[in-house]
Amino acid sequence: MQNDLFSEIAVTDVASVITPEAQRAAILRTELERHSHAYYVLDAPTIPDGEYDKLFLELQQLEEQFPALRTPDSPTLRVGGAPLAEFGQVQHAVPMLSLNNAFEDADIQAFDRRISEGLEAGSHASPQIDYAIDLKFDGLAINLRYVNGVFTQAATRGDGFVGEDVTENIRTVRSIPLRLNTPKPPAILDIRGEVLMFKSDFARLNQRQRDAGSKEFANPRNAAAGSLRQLDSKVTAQRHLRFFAYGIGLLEGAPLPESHRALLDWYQSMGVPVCDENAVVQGADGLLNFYRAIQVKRSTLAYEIDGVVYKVNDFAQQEELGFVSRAPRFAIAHKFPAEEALTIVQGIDIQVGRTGALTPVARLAPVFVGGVTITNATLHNEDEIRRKDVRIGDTVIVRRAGDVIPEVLAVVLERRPEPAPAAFEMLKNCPVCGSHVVREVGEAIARCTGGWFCSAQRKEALRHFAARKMMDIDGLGERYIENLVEFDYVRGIADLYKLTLSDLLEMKRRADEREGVIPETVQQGKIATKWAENLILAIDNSKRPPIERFLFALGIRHVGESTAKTVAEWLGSLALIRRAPLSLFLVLPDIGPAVAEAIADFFIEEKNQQALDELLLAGVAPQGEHPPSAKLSQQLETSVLLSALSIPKLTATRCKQLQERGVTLASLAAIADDGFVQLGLPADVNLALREWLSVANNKAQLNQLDYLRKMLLEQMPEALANEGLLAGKTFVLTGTLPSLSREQASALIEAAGGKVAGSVSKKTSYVVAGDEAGSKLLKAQELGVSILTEAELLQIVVGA
Ligand code: D41
Repeated sequence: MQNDLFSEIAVTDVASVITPEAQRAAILRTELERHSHAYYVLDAPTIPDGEYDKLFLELQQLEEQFPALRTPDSPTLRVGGAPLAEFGQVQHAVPMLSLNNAFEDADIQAFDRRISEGLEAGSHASPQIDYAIDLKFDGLAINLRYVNGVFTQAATRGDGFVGEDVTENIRTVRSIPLRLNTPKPPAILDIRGEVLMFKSDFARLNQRQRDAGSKEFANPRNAAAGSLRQLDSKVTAQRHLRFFAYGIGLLEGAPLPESHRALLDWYQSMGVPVCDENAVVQGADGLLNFYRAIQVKRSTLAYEIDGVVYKVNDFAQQEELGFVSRAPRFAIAHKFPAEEALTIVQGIDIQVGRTGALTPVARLAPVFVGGVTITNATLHNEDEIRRKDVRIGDTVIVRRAGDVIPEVLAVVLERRPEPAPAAFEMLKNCPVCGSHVVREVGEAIARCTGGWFCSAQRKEALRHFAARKMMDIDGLGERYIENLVEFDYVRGIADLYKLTLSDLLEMKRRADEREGVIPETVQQGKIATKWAENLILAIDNSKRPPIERFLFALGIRHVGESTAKTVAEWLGSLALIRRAPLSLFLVLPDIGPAVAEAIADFFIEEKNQQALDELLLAGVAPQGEHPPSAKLSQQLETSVLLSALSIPKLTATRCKQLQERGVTLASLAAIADDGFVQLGLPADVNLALREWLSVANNKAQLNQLDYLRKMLLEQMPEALANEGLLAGKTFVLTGTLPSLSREQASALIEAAGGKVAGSVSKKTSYVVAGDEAGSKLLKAQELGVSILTEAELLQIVVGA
């Protein structure tokens, strides 16, 4: 049905002209406007953008060829025209009124009473009063004039009597029809409504402004105002403004609809955009119910609103009520509490989040905004502060929308104190625990490296530590963690292992007290202790984790289950891992630079080292430690280590060459000026290497690595002996083994250098079968793969 919207116009248009070109132009105009309407008003595109562009181009070319075919309602005018020197003035035929505002429920009840009394005073004894409710759009009021159905002029509200002529700009607003879709348009129709920018268009505009290094707009309203008041309508055309109709000015040559609701329906039928969030209700309760419902819905709307507008629906009643000064008595705006306000930044605090993320927060002079007094607002991160250039002492626009965290939108630069305060610098140390702060390349967030030492991170760290795949402390749930940290029973993770039964019971008592609950058992004069006994037991049971789980439990950034496993497998012992330099992590397989750095960073932090010591002292003893893997010897080749140091221009191939020439890490560190020639490197590589060696610490790093390398290689032969046992052998486990769990059996096989696979193939060396072994056992028999019992496996692996 919508497809026929403009068809009648096409017929009248075509009937009045003769040439085929004129006919084609008329059809193109109609078609293009129909598609625009479908796209911008109905939100239901009817053709692909490319097709639209083709039709548009065709019309443009026709009009160029035959200028006589140009009409004032041609969509080709929507792209904007020549810039103006200034806006002309327009006198409104009917003044554009202002609205009275209300904020409180009581104001609305008073409004409803005034209306009833005002109408009862007239002829009706007890009149039926319907209220029409519109949203109050946060845009700019505007008047659109249509003469014989054709858009001819647009003017801003101005002072209500005289506004500015923004016709060319408004022509670029795609949702505004250039011709009304009606066979019998009024001679003159002044449509009133609001020009605004949708939130999504606003975000895109600001992104473009950012990319272009231009100033961003503080909010959609400012962006709409800035775009509408452009002397160059080509700029306006790029800005995607929208329009919603809500009122009427002069009307000639057609009957006035009987009510506000009917007016909007009429507009809609002519293709004029009307917002569909509206209602007709009765009584103050009806008004307030709509207000509350829309308040909830507000953040989900595509555009910003700052309240709702209540209007007596019936035009006859409206006329009867009349006006007070320049505002109608029949309407009132019910505004939401202000969402934006001006205030002064008194300080910039740094908050530490659960993961150590440092968030700068502006401490503000208290200001009432969005219905509450706010004293601080998020600044998101270092880059955001820089971009907005927020400084202590600045006057800023703050915003609090719905239940979201208040944020600083923009600085009012004109109000910056003199002399200008210093620009913001991120802290180098965590404000909570003093650990150093790192910000990784490509990341916006600076983080505290304090790990669990940092009280702000403690809860999260504890949660991670106790989780199933880590230390697996059964019963240490969310609530106990909260309480343990909040009541300060656990400061370092090691404190977990020092908790006594009475600590836990006391903690529970304090938590109950704070929450004002008295447990049933306490009411009966008893104290529940079973849970505490169980928790202590679970904590005690977690003291012997496999080394890889222990590593995982430490909560090192980027270190998940598999990284922890790799590190444990290759380096073997906590003693080595906690002292290893970055380059050693860099040479491990499957560990990228970011992960290697995160691990090294963690262990560089003295606080983490202390916490580790405390854990070991408290009786936590990782299991399954072993000498470094024999495989490590390959990674300890001079060329591999050199390559891991990322010395500029020194590619992996060049590192290999150096090694072949007998260069060692130590010899490189001790190289004399005349020694470089003998390396046989190209001049530029030589220079880069020289430069690198001249940087403080780099020579020391080489020496240190050389020492570590030798030490590790010395430890290795032992490892080789028990490593070779199952090296190159692949095992498959099936069925239930009499004493070992699947994980234990896998661990045994892997510790002896073997691999465990999930399915049987020709490559399988052994299948270890237990009770109720199924298809895997059959397959093994089929393929002639050797089958072992658990006892046989144990005999091979541990000689038991
Ligand atoms: O959304 C708006 N900002 C809005 C403004 C609206 N939904 N309805 C309005 N209705 C009127 C009357 C009752 C006079 C037809 C208005 C305004 N006036 C208005 N906006 C600016 C001045 C007056």
